[in-house]
Amino acid sequence: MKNNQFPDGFLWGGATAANQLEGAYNEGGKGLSIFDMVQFVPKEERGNEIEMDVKSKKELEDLLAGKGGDNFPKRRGIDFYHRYKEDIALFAEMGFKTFRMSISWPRIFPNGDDREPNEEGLAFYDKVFDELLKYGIEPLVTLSHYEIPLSLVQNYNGWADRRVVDLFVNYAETVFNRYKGKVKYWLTFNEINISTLSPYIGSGILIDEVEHKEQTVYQALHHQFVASARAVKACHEIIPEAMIGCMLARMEVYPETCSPDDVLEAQKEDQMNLFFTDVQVRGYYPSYMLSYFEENDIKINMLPGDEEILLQHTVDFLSFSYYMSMVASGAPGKKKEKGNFFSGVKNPYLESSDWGWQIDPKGLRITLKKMYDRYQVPLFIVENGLGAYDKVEEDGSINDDYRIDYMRAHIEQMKEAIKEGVNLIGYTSWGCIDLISAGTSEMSKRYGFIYVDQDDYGNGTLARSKKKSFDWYKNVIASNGEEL
Ligand code: P53
Repeated sequence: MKNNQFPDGFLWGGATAANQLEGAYNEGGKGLSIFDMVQFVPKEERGNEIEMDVKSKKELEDLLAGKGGDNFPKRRGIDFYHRYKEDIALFAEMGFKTFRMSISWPRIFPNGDDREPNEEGLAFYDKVFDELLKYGIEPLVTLSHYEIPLSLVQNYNGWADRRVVDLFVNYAETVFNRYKGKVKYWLTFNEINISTLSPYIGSGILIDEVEHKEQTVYQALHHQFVASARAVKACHEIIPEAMIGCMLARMEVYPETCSPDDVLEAQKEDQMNLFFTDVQVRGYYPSYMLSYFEENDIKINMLPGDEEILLQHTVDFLSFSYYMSMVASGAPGKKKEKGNFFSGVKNPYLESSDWGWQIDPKGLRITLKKMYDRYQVPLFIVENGLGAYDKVEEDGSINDDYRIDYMRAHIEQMKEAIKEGVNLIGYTSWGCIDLISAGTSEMSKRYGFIYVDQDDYGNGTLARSKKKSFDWYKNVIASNGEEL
């Protein structure tokens, strides 16, 4: 095998999530989902942080009663539910080898604990998979991309409740059985580490309802680890030829200087991120985390058999999102707040996106090498891209050279990482078609090769058009990454 190019069969494609894409939130028997309750907040009113958490029962009840605004962008998405054929035809035109999407759990089990699945929901994904396979595009399916039926939040406080493990495994088995002839690539939880930042989105927890917040989040995560491992087991049994992976929002952390204090702090923050893949790839809780739990008075309640399940049913590959890198400082007063992605120290060597995300292509190579060294399993970049404001010219063209530059630089570094020995099996850029932002619920934060005519308030024709990056990416795929 030549080590200086993308391997044959490399899975080029694009990535999406049901709640940011489908719309039709109350059609086809679908139940409400957590993100259906998240409102658009205009930029002027937004803090520095991503604002997506519902925190209390009262807040949720008010939202359900329609108090305080009615702009819930994820309810409308970009109407993929009705337009999937047109969209998939465009992906096929770009030459996608794979398409990352997620199944909306409440489309299949509207309340999460229903006895029978919702046939209309199952039939919808059959149609989508058939359409993809018609063009030879492999579906790559996330079981839970920031998705949990709202009624499980209301009645169980989400993943804080152990019973949700069985409900999730039942959902996973249902879709494995249904789609076993169609889907060969699966992911369990999207960005499983997000719960430490957003307990509602990551774990369906109304955080103000609990006393020991951090304890609750890590206990919920334990339940998710067990559920994920049991889904891996079920997937291997039901679809032996399938590959199933975990998914991490990868945050590569640099020390601000070569001061050992900064280096130690960076290492510590890195561990807090790699903890998740340590459990899911290696199969056990790392000792540094057990020490952290002890120091912070966190006690994970494990049932007999949990440790065996985690150890026996580790993932086949590790997938991750990569948008930016972080900087850590060990100097007193400069420490970033715990669990907070975005208030880290600024890196003076890097440029930032319009949303302040620091652009770092070499960081992707560093992270690929680090993770391959650590885990020795195939890696899959399932999200990467530039959220930007796009301008439609008078003639309808969209000249997104900034997006092309971003992606070219990242793909070049992937290639270098492959040369240096990393086993990378695929790349799906985030939001291959413009969709609703996870963090801000904006439509105007666009990632796509395909433009969608819609604004932050849902105005627009929803017409699709190709940006300049469309033909560029098509050529990248056609040349298997040789022409950038
Ligand atoms: P948006 C934060 C940091 C890194 C990745 O994000 C993140 C987030 C949450 O915002 O999420 C992933 O849309 C996520 C996608 C999301 C994408 O990154 O806020 O898996 O659902 O859309 C980009 O710009």
